[in-house]
Amino acid sequence: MRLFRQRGRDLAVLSAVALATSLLSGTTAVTAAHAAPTLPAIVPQPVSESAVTGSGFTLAAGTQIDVLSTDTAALGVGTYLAGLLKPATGFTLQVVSSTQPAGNALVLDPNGPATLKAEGYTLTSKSGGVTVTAHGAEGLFRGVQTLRQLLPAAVESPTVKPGPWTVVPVQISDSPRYSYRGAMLDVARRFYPVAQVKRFIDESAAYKINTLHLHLTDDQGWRIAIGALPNLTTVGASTQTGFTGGTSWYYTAAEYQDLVAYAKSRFMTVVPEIDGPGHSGAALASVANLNCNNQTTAPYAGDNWGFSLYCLGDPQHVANVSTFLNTVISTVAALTPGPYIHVGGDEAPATTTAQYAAYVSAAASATTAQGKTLIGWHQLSQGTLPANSLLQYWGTDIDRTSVGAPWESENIQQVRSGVAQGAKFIMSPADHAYLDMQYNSSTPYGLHWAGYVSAQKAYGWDPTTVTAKTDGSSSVVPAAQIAGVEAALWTDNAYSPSSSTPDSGSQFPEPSVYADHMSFPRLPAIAEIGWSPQSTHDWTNFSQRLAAQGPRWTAAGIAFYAAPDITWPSTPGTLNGVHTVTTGGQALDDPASSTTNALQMDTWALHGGNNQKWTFTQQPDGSYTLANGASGLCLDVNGGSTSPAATVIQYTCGGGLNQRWKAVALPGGGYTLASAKSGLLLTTASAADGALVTQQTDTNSALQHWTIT
Ligand code: TNX
Repeated sequence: MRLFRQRGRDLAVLSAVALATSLLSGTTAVTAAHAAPTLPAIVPQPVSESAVTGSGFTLAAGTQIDVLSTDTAALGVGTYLAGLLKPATGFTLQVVSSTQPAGNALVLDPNGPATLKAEGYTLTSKSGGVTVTAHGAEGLFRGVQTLRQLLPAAVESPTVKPGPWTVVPVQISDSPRYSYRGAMLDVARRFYPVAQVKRFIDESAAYKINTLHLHLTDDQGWRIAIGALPNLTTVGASTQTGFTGGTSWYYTAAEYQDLVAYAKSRFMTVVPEIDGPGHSGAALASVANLNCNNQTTAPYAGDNWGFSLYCLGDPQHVANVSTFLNTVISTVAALTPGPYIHVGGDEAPATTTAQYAAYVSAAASATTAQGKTLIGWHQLSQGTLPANSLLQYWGTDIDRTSVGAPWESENIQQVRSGVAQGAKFIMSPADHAYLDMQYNSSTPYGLHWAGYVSAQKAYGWDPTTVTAKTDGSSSVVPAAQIAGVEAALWTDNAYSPSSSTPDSGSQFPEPSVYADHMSFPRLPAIAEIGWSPQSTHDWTNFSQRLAAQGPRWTAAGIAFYAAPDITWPSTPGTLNGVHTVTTGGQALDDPASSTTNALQMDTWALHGGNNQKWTFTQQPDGSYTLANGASGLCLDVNGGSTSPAATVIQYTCGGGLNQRWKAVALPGGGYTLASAKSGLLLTTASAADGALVTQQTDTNSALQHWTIT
């Protein structure tokens, strides 16, 4: 049985408070809704945006990417943009360095005013071309992420799509609310191979995340090679939650450097975390003198926490820990160009104040000796922090309810101590920003100690009030001490069913599948909290912009969760093309490849013949016509009937409403196909060969659930 995290038991109260708060803000949001329908759906919401009349600029094979600089970083953004556009458009766009902006081009101008700072940009899109202006390469890169979202969703496809590739005409001026916008990946409990970390980097960069925090060590594994301490990887990397016997579940120095370089090419800083003095099981299993009895523990593959601790009980062991941290942190710091080292500090099992302080002092001096800035979880404030430290706050709305009360929570007290020491804060409130929380009780992976975190909950908070009283006053962390936000993807329960300890019955998705499911749509919500001004926050408006990302994720192959609090477009992505349409292996079929008009369609065991192939063509209303591969006739509700049980036939294609079908994705995969005329569902009579097809009311029957491949 897993223990609750601090005060997890009070959850029901918390949820009630949070619900009331979000309902309230929802009401305000409706009146404040401000999206003009013509504006494109961009996440995170830009600071200012205005529609530009005209048809918009259409990319062609000869379109140039014109970089108004000779700076390699700026030219690199041009090359990156060409690389982004190539797979779906099929165009190999030329990147040229020039002094004069050409017409009919994608212009990247890094010579904008210094007032744009590192990440700000302006973007002008009109029929004669698109210009992104920034003060340097990083701002260009952020602007390019916006430009992506001005193109059709299919631009995210890894294979060539038809286009046209028209950029929505718009004028944007944008810059971030916070300079620290992180995403954390726990590669310790579940190891992410290099390619899957790169995928996570790309997915995060698309939403202007600029920091990748790698949780590299925990009880279940040590994931970075330290040359002087080979056991950390031969022993410490041999387990993951639910797995034993690994030999390469870690990053070599070269692999880590490759990751850091890849992140840098996406203008992302890597923050390595070496967790301690708790969450240190993998180190204790590898290095004997970190244990009080000087004997290593066994490597651990379970899902528990809160049981491991460096020995800090006597001067000799404090010295051992300090030597260990100096070795590890100097090695990691040498491989990390970014300014930060994260030294954990969370959930240490009972230590005396002096012992905990000894850890902080050892970790801090190992970090500052390398010229790096210290980051720790907010508990780290129990020790003495060096100047300019950052603390990462992970408390919940339960902590908020205690602010200023005589029973103020430990988390809030620790935050106060951090504030008093001058630390800045990265806000990762677990009940909003922990991506490992289940969305609701029926989602397969993760935990719910901080409650269920729906898309709306992930969006429903503000860094400046997350440590305030529930009425929004008396924020414990003053606005000036907020560095930014971070979404945290833990992986201690990255399997299904996640409620139990892992065993032979557990289902482990690929790490990237787990990451996609947990991060989309919530990571973009946190990204918007970190980027967009508070004044733009509006759930109704955001949920519409977020819904518009669904087709992009589908095109990109991101296995997102179609969260029920978002009204997704009726089909996530376009189904244009030739498909078979099956239910339980029985395919929608033109009997004997007949070319007879008005013949009723049936279902038959899938054999893949032309009479079981259907060409889907999306219509302006989002619905599809389906033309049969043998007859060329279209799937049609006989006589345009709106009654249940009307027959579904093939008929000369005419594009009428009774030949249009709305594909609605089902939460568990597959689709229903509803007649655009009647709203009734395409239904087959049975699983038998030759079963006849009709339209029927939705009974949630398997005979109405179609797989479209
Ligand atoms: C708490 S809060 C942790 C992690 C777990 C996570 C699971 C904090 C800094 N630590 O060790 O993975 O909860 O949700």
